[in-house]
Amino acid sequence: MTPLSDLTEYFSACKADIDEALETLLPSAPGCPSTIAKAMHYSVTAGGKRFRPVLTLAAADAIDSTSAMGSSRALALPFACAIELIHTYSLVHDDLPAMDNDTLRRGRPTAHVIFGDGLAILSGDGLLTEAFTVMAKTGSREDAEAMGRRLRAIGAVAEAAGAAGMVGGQAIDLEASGLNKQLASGPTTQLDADALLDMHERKTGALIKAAAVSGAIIAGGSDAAVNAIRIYAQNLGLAFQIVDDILDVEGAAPDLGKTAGKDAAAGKPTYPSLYGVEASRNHAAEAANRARDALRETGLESRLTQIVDWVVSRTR
Ligand code: GRG
Repeated sequence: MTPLSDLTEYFSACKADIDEALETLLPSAPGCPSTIAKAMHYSVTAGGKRFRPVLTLAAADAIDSTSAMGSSRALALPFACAIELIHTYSLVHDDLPAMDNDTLRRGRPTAHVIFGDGLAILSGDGLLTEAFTVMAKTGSREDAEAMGRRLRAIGAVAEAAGAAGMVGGQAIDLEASGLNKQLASGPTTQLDADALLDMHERKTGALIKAAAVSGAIIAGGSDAAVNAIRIYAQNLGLAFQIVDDILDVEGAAPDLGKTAGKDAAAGKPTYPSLYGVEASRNHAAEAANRARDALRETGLESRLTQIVDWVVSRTR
């Protein structure tokens, strides 16, 4: 068996656990009105690779493999689900007419096309909030140390999702793409290399980093291990986003499950628009190498290493 087909099995097994857990934790009537429950369920169950929550589980597994404490899967799974809820909220809001105005996501009509703008906005709000409910639920026998780890992990996720992270990155994107109608109705802004990196690190990188770091923290990783996983995930996130930019240029909509070619059409700042496709591939490969190095230097080579190979070779 080649390592990547091995990873495919690992991915499928993790995804099955994540999908089952998501089904049980999504709010439903009569606990909440059935319209909002339906809208939230629609976007979460529309598909998606589950890359971020698998990363959370893989980071927890990597820490488990270095300690004698046993599996921390039960602790990591709620964080994995919370990350997916936050990611899905960001896609729902990103697709709105006031933002990217997209009609296809995960191979289905976007939430606002099916439910209308108002309910789509609320479903995103509901998903983001639910994520924190899920992470805050403690086990019956949690000691003070475990609670401390939970709080640290929640803090890392909150920071990544907020204005310093994903929300801030989206604001930069909106402004640079000239889509912020109140501030800049006119031309788009070409970001320079540093500004483009900053946008990507916030918009996509922050949540990917928090996915891995929260898994490592909740599994009881040492400061050194958590830090290595942070450096790994920061570079992995960058490679993931550069590949995403390249796929938007080269990919086909049926594979991607979203509208291809939208970045260029919207004048978005991307790696291919700044560097061209070939140089962008080199940037992704360099980031991937830095991610691998961070694991190797701390003895954390594991599924996390294989995930790097998948990120740079993915076609969807
Ligand atoms: C609205 C606060 C707010 C943020 C939006 C994530 C995001 C920020 C916007 C989505 C637009 C986009 C294509 C961003 C790049 C990030 C990205 C690659 C998203 C798609 O992630 P995948 O490929 O999607 O993991 P699936 O559907 O597989 O989960």
